[in-house]
Amino acid sequence: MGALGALSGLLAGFASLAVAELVAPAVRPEAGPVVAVGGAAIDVTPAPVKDWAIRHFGTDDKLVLQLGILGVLTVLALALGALAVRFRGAGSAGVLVFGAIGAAAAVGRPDSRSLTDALPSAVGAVVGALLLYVLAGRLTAVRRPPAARSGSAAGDGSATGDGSAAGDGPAAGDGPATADAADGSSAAGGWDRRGFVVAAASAAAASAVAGAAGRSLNGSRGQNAVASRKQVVLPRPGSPARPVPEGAGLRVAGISPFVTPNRDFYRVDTALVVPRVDAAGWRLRIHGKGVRRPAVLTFDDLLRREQVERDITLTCVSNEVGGPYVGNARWIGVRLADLLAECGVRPPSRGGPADQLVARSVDGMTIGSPVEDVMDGRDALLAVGMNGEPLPFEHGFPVRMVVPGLYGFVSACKWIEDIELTTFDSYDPYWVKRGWARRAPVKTESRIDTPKPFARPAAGTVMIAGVAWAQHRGIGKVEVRVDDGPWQQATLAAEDTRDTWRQWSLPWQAAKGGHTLTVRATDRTGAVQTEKRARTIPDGASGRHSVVVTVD
Ligand SMILES: Nc1nc2c(c(=O)[nH]1)N[C@H]1C(S)=C(S)[C@@H](COP(=O)(O)O)O[C@H]1N2
Ligand SMILES: [Mo]
Repeated sequence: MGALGALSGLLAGFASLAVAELVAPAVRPEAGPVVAVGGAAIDVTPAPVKDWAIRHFGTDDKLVLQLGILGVLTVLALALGALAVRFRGAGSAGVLVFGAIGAAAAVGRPDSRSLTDALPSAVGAVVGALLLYVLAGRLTAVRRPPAARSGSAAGDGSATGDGSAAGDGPAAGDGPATADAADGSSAAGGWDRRGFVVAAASAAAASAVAGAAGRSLNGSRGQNAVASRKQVVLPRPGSPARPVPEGAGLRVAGISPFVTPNRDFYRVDTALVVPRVDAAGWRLRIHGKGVRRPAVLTFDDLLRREQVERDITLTCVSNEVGGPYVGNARWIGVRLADLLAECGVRPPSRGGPADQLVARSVDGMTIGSPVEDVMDGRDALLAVGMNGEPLPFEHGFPVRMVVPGLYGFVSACKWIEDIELTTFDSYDPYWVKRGWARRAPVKTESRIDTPKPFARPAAGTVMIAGVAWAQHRGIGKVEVRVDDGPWQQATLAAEDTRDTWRQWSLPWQAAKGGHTLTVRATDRTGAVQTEKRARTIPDGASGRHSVVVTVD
């Protein structure tokens, strides 16, 4: 009976999630229990654990998290089902408790704007609890003395009473079991087998239908946003990027392309459901300390302004030495400094009272950048386009920030909807609350793209090549060392701008045997990439990338 109880729990859990899945699209897709609990889990995960997850699962970290949650729920559902066989009411109450947790998580999300966000979890839990109650009833029917059946209140109490000693063994040994034959159910197992099978099978089928319906509703979510993105025609830039110089891209197999295609561009964010914002309804509010003329802008307001097109390399602070979270794109958008100046904002160096600009996204992310950096003449953009197309949803449609020289977590707010001028002393944004640095310029770094670690190239000429970046300072030199040999200067590809990475290569006369290749860059200020290893937390990894190969 324990196994069937556990199965009942599983069915109840499945029904809860399926119903929640069906209700969520009607409320808000982000309000579903798995997404809400997952989002809450992301927010409370300690920075080192999150960094570890990003490192090990990469962009699959979100999938792994959701599978993890489903795994935990499965175990809990099995346990509640087993419990329900003995304590019918307690099993159902347990389901309700998990529903309450899901509901609380959904309402507690920073992007939750209504208590209706509790509905998916709440409705799902009620359905799941009822189902478990019914199924457990089929399983325990025969344990009840016939007399207790009529007394509604005594219902599960009696099941508990005579079930406690017998454990979850079939009720065959129980005296009252024989009495059950009277209600017409199969007496073979001593429980209402037919009733159970019918209830369980119908519940499973109904749940599958509900879940599939919810999924497909969810799949069609954000149709207005999709349509609004299709309608965007990116204006011609009033200030075009200079053409990428001939020779910025080296012809070396295995090197990262100079421009990272959108589909290959790394993605790092906390959004379990990618926000789909309808550009037509989108607004950006600019306000706060020292904002003499606060503003609210529409997407068209932005498109009517002069468009600035720039190549800018973006890097994530969670990128390990040699890691993949760096990409280079051609962005188009408006100059943030001009917009701020029109609102009457002055940088601290010119007497402005605010030194921190906090960008807020539709999903509640907060990202703080130094006002001074944003207004110091660099190409800090409110970007609307990426590599010739409107921003992909994953990369912040309709509008995001991009600031050359700063890690993404202190500059590159996606799905932005609010800019508040404040001070570093008075407000800590999302990542800073979790132990990351308040200010984080990108560190000078370089990476060997080819040969790959543990490659087995043939002896002879082997091309060592990769990329180096020191956004807004520029790369001046890249050197490579084989084993403990001298640093050899690599050939640098042509520089696009000092805000972009630079490819480099070095032909190597490879002799048979094992070798360690190490790279280091020097930026245009003359600073050599440090060999001092640092973790990603709090302000970015440092150290030198090495690759071990065996030459055959
Ligand atoms: N709304 C929002 N914006 C965000 C983030 C986020 O979690 N939410 N992550 C930031 C981080 S840590 C980085 S590195 C960049 C990554 O941008 P990408 O995903 O377009 O590469 O986005 C930044 N902007
Ligand atoms: Mo990041």
